[in-house]
Amino acid sequence: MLTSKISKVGKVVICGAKGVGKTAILEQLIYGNVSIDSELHSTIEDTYVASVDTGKGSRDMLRIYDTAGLQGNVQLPRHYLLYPDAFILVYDPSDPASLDMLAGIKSDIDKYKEKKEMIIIVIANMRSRQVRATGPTPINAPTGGGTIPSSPNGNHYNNGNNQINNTDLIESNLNRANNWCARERIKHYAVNAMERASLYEPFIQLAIRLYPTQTKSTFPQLRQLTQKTSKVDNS
Ligand SMILES: Nc1nc2c(ncn2[C@@H]2O[C@H](COP(=O)(O)OP(=O)(O)OP(=O)(O)O)[C@@H](O)[C@H]2O)c(=O)[nH]1
Ligand SMILES: [Mg+2]
Repeated sequence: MLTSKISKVGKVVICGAKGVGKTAILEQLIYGNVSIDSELHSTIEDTYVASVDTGKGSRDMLRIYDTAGLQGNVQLPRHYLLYPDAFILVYDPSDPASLDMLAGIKSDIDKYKEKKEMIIIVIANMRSRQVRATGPTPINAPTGGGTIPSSPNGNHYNNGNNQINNTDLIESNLNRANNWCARERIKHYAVNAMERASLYEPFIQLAIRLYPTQTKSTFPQLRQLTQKTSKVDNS
């Protein structure tokens, strides 16, 4: 139960390619009950409520809409573009197409953000390796160059060259994402859905940006995340 006053509710949509770990991230963040043995089903639509402890006697609530993963040329349904205050775009750095897809989602968001600057963050879910020893990393240091091809199949990093191994592919995609995020002025985080602590920073920073007048530069603890309000599909 919540013990301190809830001040506001920010509406957040989490989206990205199918199977990149969107639900695992939310389930781990909120319940801490996800392991590599967990069986998660493809999402149709779920809603989570996360209460972020700002350390100031009140909590900032995030209502997070978990969306069905996108495949191919399928776009994010329009209604998800209309009402949120913030977007979390998730990709798997070992899957270049999941990164390519984010450019299309971002341009759809831009088309619909009529009245205000939308808050967007990008999360790389490092499924196939551990997050660096330094923990969750905002990786927005601009390094110049590189683009996200507009085509979902526009990966040009492993173009028949089998000498590029999976680690190199991941590094390439992280760099590519980093460059794109720097150009788009989007925060870019690397997390591992299996490591709960790696998930705190992006969500705390998101709450801070959604409620800038309520938070200070000190790093608050994301302490309690509460009830899931509805679960449409988990059967
Ligand atoms: N090892 C490992 N497995 C993961 C990780 N994140 C997700 N998975 C697994 O990958 C599968 C897909 O994860 P989901 O969280 O359901 O992915 P999703 O993006 O929500 O998928 P859709 O709802 O279909 O779009 C599940 O079996 C997860 O347990 C991770 O960081 N590491
Ligand atoms: Mg899901």
